[in-house]
Amino acid sequence: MKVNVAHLMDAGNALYLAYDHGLEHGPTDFNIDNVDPEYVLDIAVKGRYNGLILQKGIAEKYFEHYRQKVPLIIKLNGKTRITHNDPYSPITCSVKRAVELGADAVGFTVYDGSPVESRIFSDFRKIQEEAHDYGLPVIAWMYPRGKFVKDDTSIETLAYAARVGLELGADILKMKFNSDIEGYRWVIKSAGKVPVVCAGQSKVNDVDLLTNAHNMMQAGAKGMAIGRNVWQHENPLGMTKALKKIIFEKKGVDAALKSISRQ
Ligand code: FBP
Repeated sequence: MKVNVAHLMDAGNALYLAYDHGLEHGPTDFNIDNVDPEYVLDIAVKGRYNGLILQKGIAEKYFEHYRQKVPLIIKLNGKTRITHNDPYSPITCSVKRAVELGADAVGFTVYDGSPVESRIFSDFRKIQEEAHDYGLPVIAWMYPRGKFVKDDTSIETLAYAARVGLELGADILKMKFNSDIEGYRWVIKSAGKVPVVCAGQSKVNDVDLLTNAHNMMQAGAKGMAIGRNVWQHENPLGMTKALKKIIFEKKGVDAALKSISRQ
């Protein structure tokens, strides 16, 4: 069953705001402002993001007021970084509950190559089929990980992950970028018709972030799903504007940088 992703994109490109870090990393990523979910929800609305990525708990407690103001992407699995088991992200929310919360899409992390890959694929099959029954697109975090994955950002590994996402029925792939523009074109090619958006990274300076964003777009990515580099920024809406210049207006890094200082 083919589902539509047009409501999650603008003319084929997209910028999503991720805020699932409280579960994945703990409050260590937060300061006194962005520890408050409302601070980040506000950025998502004012920045007119194509989607806001939340775990169920934050959506239940905070999203009601923001319904219809920004598309909601509910993450259906997640884990802490306290455990050091084989990479496995258990299901934390059902598709049905995501629909009740007003989700416009669901997200799911697939650690391909993990020693427990068969369990992950089985979980993914379940949520992918249920989501498609509701007409909801599935965004797959394709993160190769575990002791059998020698280099999780090599082109070969990333291209395999992209292909796995296509084969398993994801509708959008969220993947790490490795800064190799030429090589990454093969990753994008391997994803076939499935658009690839690149994940962010821990906080870096503006020039490095925007250069990376520009390189991703040159390599054929359709946009980004980013978190820390926006809501940890002293001017989150300025950074949003800068990223939009690159993703939607196809501007260069210098033009994008100017929109941060003008904000
Ligand atoms: P950032 O832009 O802040 O890097 O967020 C992207 C993201 O994929 C989040 O959705 C997720 O919480 C986190 O990174 C997981 O990253 P990792 O598994 O590498 O800790």
